[in-house]
Amino acid sequence: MSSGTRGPAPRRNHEKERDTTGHQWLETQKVREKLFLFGVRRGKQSWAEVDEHLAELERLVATAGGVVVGSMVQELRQPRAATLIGSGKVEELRLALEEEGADAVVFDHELAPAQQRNLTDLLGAKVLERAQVILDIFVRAAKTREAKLQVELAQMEYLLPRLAGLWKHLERQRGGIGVRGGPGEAQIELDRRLIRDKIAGLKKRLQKVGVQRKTRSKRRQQFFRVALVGYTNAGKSTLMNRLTGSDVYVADQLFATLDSTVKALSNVPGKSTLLIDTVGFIRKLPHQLVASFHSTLEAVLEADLLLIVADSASEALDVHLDVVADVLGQIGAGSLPRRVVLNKLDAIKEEEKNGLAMLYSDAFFCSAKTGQGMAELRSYLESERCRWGQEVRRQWEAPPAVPSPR
Ligand SMILES: Nc1nc2c(ncn2[C@@H]2O[C@H](COP(=O)(O)OP(=O)(O)OP(=O)(O)O)[C@@H](O)[C@H]2O)c(=O)[nH]1
Ligand SMILES: [Mg+2]
Repeated sequence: MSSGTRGPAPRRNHEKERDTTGHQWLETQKVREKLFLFGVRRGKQSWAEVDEHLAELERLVATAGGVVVGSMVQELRQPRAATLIGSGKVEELRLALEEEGADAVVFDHELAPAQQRNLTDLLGAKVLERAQVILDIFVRAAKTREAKLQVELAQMEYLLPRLAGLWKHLERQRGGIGVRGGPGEAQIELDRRLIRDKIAGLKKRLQKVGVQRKTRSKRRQQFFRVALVGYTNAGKSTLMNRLTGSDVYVADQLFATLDSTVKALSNVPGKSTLLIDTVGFIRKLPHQLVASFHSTLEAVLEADLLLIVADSASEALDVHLDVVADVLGQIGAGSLPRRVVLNKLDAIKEEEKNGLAMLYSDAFFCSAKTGQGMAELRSYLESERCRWGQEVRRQWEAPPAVPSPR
């Protein structure tokens, strides 16, 4: 883990006078600082896995524009209700933050709002959790109106149970003098009401956008729809570009794609197969994001086939596939027909490929980058489209069901 890494100038104490509850709080949560990572090892987790989790968190922090100045891992045998970790470790962490000049610490573990509040007090520094870094990335990456509304909704839902902590944080930053007489329960309650109103307003606006999108998606029912889903950075957009000849944004970063894009499979008569590129998944994806991105993810639910794209070169391939299966279950897509596509074949050796072929005997191997394996994938999609077409015709031609006599 890097120490003393150069990066963008850290933002310190830039919090403006508070104007609206949510926006002010969100302003304070931007991950643009010198951050210290705190990982935990649970039960029988291997050290390789712990390292991999921390490396992923470092990537998330970098994507959010922060600089990692150090890290620490603690075995978590008995999580403490008040602070998650024991008092000795808290003190060790406080000293490390001081030594590294860190602005904040990011926990790779979910923290209850009260734990976050207590740790902030004890460490004298901002305490973030992985979910906040992911939220921050989504804020920066959201481009369309729908994605922006969805991210804002997720932020507000995240903020609601943490308001009391926010007030403490702002107070501490002002040297404990108190913000206009101190927060007090009445003020916090007022803020809660404001945020609840905002959440209701956002949901209404999202509903309207959702209706427009649904109309568009209805028009696509006559096509065979294939959704590209998978862990973030697996190569979904690259594969989409390769198969459709389009120019969707591709980048070696997490969550390059937030909105679903629909394109027709190229070189197929009548543009009869549509490919849908979707937002990537990640372990510990904040549930607020999954919930608020539900409407975007509906594109997945409406698909006739899911291609689960995975990075065959990743050491965490099996975990990535598990996470994807888990999120698909969460959004109600658990029973859709699917096929695994092991991408980035160009990045693995022949013997690794053979090993994976034994483990994932049903998977397609390909490289969206070089085009390897595309012919096979295309012919599979075409045969699935024909099968789907026959099924649709059968349903159309089937006589209407006669109600059974009582
Ligand atoms: N070596 C190799 N790299 C690839 C391949 N496919 C994609 N990549 C690279 O992997 C990175 C991520 O690719 P994307 O297509 O943006 O991945 P994605 O799954 O859409 O990622 P998100 O939208 O962030 O979830 C980019 O740097 C691509 O150039 C491949 O077959 N081989
Ligand atoms: Mg993408």
